[in-house]
Amino acid sequence: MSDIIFHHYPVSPFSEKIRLIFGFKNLSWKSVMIPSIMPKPDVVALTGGYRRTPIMQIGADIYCDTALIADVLETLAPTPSLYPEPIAGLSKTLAHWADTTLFWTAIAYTFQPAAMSGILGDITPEQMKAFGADRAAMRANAPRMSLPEATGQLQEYLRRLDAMLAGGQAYLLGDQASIADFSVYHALWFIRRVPAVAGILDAHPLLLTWMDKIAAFGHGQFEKMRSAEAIELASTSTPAAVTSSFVDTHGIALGEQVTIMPNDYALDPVQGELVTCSANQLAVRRHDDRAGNVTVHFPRVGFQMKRVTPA
Ligand SMILES: N[C@@H](CCC(=O)N[C@@H](CS)C(=O)NCC(=O)O)C(=O)O
Repeated sequence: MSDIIFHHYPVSPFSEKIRLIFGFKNLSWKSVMIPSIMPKPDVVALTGGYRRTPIMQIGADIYCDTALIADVLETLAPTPSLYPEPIAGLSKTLAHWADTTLFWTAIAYTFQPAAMSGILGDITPEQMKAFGADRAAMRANAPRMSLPEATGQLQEYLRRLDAMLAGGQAYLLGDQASIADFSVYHALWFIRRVPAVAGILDAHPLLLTWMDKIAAFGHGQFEKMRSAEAIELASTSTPAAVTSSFVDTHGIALGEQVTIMPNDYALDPVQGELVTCSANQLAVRRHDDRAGNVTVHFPRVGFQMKRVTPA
């Protein structure tokens, strides 16, 4: 199998979710550091427009969104499973809540004035301003939840999560870890790494002990790779053959030109020829001058696809 190449940056919570899954599954991977704000020319060369973090690359196949990345890793390394029976469906549903509602509540709580200097590491006021402008544009200036709302809602979520551990089980959904643990963890990790706000977790020692257990999975084995090298590797690789069966919900046939983009924020369309339209995945084939012929994959959940009508 070609190397797993992971494009990420250190303080990205969704990246931490996948780094820990590498540890959980004891995988080896190549680490490519990418910018946390636009422009990201090397990311866009691979994805065709998608700018969110992280992305995973295997040869000339690019995987967007951590829900899909987790599914791909599960196929590559089935044990230990992220979706153990009988909690497979429940774990995915809880993970989706954590990746959306819990994550944005944690972000709104953490980005409070008193914490600003500790969130993104050692950066200048100009860099902080550029970061704020980038994220406002990415979210089309949608207002962030106010601090009082975020505080109250986060406290309630923490009580609910704490209650899930009160029976003495090792993980959120029982004695086996699942995708739900990694999705809940990354949002709380973002809070815990900032001393000015981490205290909100102190009322929940069970959660802190559980967090230590998830952190102990580690990040697997990795080596650094330069992004130019990753692009070069894409250009000399051939995208994997499509094996999934076609599930039509759009009235769009395989081979048509489409755009695919998230349905919530960072609405950057990726255009290409539709090559996968399965029960839970979409993918387009596209050409890039630097990356060559690549297939860019997305999960169905959280994304929207449209036919490109010729002008
Ligand atoms: N649903 C996406 C969310 C990814 C996401 O929002 N990541 C954040 C960083 S943790 C992001 O993309 N921020 C903007 C950026 O990095 O450009 C996933 O699961 O991958």
